[in-house]
Amino acid sequence: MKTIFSLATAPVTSALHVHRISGKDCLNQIIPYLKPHRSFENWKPNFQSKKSIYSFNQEFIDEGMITYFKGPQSYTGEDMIEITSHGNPVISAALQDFFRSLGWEQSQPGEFTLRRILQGKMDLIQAEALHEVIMSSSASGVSLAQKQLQGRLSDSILNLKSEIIKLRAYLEVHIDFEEHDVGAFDGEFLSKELRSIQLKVDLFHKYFEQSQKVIHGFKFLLCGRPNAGKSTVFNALLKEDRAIVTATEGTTRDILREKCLIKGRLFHLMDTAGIRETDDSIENIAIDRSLAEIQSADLIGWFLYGTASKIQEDILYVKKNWPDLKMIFVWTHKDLYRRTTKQPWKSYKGFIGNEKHVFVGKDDYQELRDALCHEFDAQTHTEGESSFIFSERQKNLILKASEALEAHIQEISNVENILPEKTASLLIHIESLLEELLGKVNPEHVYDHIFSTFCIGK
Ligand SMILES: Nc1nc2c(ncn2[C@@H]2O[C@H](COP(=O)(O)OP(=O)(O)OP(=O)(O)O)[C@@H](O)[C@H]2O)c(=O)[nH]1
Ligand SMILES: [Mg+2]
Repeated sequence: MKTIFSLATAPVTSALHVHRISGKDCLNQIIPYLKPHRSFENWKPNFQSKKSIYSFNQEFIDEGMITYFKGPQSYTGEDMIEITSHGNPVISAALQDFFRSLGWEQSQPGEFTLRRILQGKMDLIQAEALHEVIMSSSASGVSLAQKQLQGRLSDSILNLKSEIIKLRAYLEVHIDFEEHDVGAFDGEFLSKELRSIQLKVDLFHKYFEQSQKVIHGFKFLLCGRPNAGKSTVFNALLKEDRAIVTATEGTTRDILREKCLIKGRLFHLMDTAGIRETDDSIENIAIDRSLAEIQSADLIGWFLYGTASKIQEDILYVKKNWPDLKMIFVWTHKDLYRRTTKQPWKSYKGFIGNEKHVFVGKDDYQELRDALCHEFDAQTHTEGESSFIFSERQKNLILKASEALEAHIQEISNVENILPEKTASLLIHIESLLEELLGKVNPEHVYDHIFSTFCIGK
């Protein structure tokens, strides 16, 4: 395999840049261009050495710290070097020209990690988790990905695989030694074992939705009448003047979407057009768009402000139309009520049922932030189970396994004499899906797809 190199840090002006190099004999190849000279035998792996680096034409490029990692005890499993240079893109470009002159190649995205997988030092699930660890924009997303990177999901998949192999061995005995005395074939035992495998497969899938909310953001939709204060709260949560706020009803038209972090959790906020009866055709399109988003939200904030009769009408309207959706009522203008001591929610006790109500006003949004975090935690809670799948690729494979198991269980429940060959071939199929999940039998295009999203030096 070719020696590859890459800048592992961002290619911008900064204190330092880190270059990674991986390939057989790479240290030996660079030694003639380092000063002061040290022979290959005297390089101690995993220790940094300060060296001046010279080009192919013996021109000084930079002084940096060089670390040698001897394969297989390195990230890729091959011999590796890490060079920390001054963080000037001009210097890094000169270093990269020098690397090319040694016959080394610029790596492709994720190529270091792909080599790690090919050396058997990591599986594909862990590689996907690693990508999430780097890319995740929230503390909760990083924490979820770190658990999978440590191999929790991979371990559970391997345990399931051994269970399948055991069952297959039981079947093989009956297939191979049918005419010998190997005891009766127990169909009931087989069905029970298959159900147990299916339950485990389904458990991986059960928490997929939760992982999506953690990784891609929990969708909070801001809805309600015009002028209820949706855009004001949207801006307050984002801590920026993103949406136009005016005292004119029907200010917001297009849905505004932004992500924001609240106490380490990632939220996907959607500010919508106020809902009311209107003859304005453009506003009606905007209202249709607001209503169309309601089903896809993880939580709807219904904003309340106005006269007593309107608030009463709103609460009834919402409860009637979306009785099953996750909803909180957000009462705005708390600052005004505080001054007048006329707190409208006191007169609505009869309407405040099991659903959550929060109260916000100028510069006072803590109650809403706390309620959002509470709901986020409730909806992403996984009963201590952390071996769940988190990528579409993983989900599709698990679904395939579950469907195949279900179909087979149904099939054998309707026959008198179960053919062990059939169940054995189903188990081989499930095993191969699990192997694909771990990246053991992946065709090249799967790798290409996954690693194309990776950082160049990872
Ligand atoms: N005092 C006070 N004024 C508020 C509060 N919330 C909103 N307002 C004012 O109410 C008016 C309407 O606020 P917006 O945030 O634009 O309301 P909206 O719900 O987005 O309205 P549409 O976009 O028309 O649907 C603006 O003048 C805001 O400054 C609040 O909590 N306290
Ligand atoms: Mg608005």
